[in-house]
Amino acid sequence: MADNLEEFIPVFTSLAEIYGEGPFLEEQFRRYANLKQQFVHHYGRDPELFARAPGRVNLIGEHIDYEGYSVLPMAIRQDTVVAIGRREEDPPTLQIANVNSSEFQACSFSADPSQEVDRANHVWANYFICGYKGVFDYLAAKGDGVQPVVGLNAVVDGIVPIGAGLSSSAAIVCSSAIAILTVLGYSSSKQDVADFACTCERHIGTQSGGMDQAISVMGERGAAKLIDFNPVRASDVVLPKSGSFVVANSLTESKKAETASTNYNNRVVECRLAAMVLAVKLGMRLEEARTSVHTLSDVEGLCAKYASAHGSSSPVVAVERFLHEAPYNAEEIEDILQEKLSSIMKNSPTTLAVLAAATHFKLHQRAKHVYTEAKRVHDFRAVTVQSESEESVMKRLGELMNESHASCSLLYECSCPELESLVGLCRRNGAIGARLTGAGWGGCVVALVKEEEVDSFISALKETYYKPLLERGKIKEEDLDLYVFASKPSAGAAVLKI
Ligand code: NG1
Repeated sequence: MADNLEEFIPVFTSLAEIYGEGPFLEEQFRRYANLKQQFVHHYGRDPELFARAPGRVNLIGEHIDYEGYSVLPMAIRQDTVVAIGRREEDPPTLQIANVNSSEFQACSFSADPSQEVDRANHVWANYFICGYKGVFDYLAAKGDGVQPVVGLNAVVDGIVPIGAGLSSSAAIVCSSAIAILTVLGYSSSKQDVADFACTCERHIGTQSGGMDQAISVMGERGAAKLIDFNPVRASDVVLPKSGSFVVANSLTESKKAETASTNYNNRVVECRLAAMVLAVKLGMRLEEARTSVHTLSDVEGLCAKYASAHGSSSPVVAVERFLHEAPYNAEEIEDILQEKLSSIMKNSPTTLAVLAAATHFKLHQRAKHVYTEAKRVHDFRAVTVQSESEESVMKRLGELMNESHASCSLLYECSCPELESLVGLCRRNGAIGARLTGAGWGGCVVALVKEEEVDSFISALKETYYKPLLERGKIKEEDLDLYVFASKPSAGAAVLKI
């Protein structure tokens, strides 16, 4: 069932409402007490409220959200918490500190919501500014954006592993945005926040889709979510009880913002080029293809029509027919589109940066990945509601995860040697399915494992993947449980008044 679109971001008065009971709750009491203490230390008064937003693990549906296709993630319990309060001063400023002050130094910004994010000097607190700008853009769009700007004090505590494909960036953007909205006196629906948070992170220069922000806001304890876009919607996906998802970090950090032009944004641009070329080949007018086609979902209808005329329903038939496997260079695409790429994309500086960095474009492979992955998401969802035995459901889910990984690795080329090695070890140690999760080029894998085998599976990964790193002094024994852990669907974002 689709979630209630009007549902508001919940406001809780106790930590147990979010973190449940048990040892993890004890840890959270200490964590929030420390955060409050740090806030008092920095600003001499208590925070007015806390807002928290979780990271996520994507079970299937990689690199297709920005193409308009549904994805299937779940929120994890690791989150970012922002303690916030207003500050009186003239002119107003934003003071942003982190509990981990040695790694993340305190930053001060003007409170002007129209300030640009300084992409050339990437600092961690830029993510807070993305949330800040997003809030004001949202309020302005609603006609509420003219209230006097006030200064803010904030302290941030994030425990989502960074650069690991678990969306630490969405956790900080969403928790910041919700903290700012609430302290300014607004309450908003989950859908509104998910919608505007999707665009927030683009201020930092990644042309991101909306999956991470949507699940961070709409996640719920006990259910993974099928997230649809345009407009953002989430519906429950109940996972088999006899299975568990284990997340394992390859410990290769994927620096998404810094590598955007060659990795993440490059793939977004390749997909757009593939979509425009397909549109032209399938008979769309040149002008329309250049101006109105942005994603592969924009041309799926044309591809499907072509496929059905050839006895199939798969848009991949059109890809096979109209996009050659050999990489394209810019001139060839410009010949097809009858215009310079730099002119078609002139309004997008991040796209121009991709064009400047790329020598060729793999249109066939990227489009094939997107269309097949979009189908796998719906197949995955359909399998979870089948009335077959849990064992056969798990087997099919595992197969879909493995197919997704192969497609990410071979067609989308967003894997790396460490992820390949970890996926291989997961499968050899009994995973029913395993795949990279998140943007890739480092970060984590997710493996589907039988519930009763979770402990032995994790021990085997520690022995085979992490022990050599321990021996080389690359990691510490006490951190191992942060790198490999079983995860159940956890609660989404919330405000805490405690
Ligand atoms: P991560 O793993 O957080 O870098 C990124 C995008 C998602 C999605 C995945 C790939 C952002 C904030 N997130 O996730 O929207 O496109 O890659 O499926 O850019």
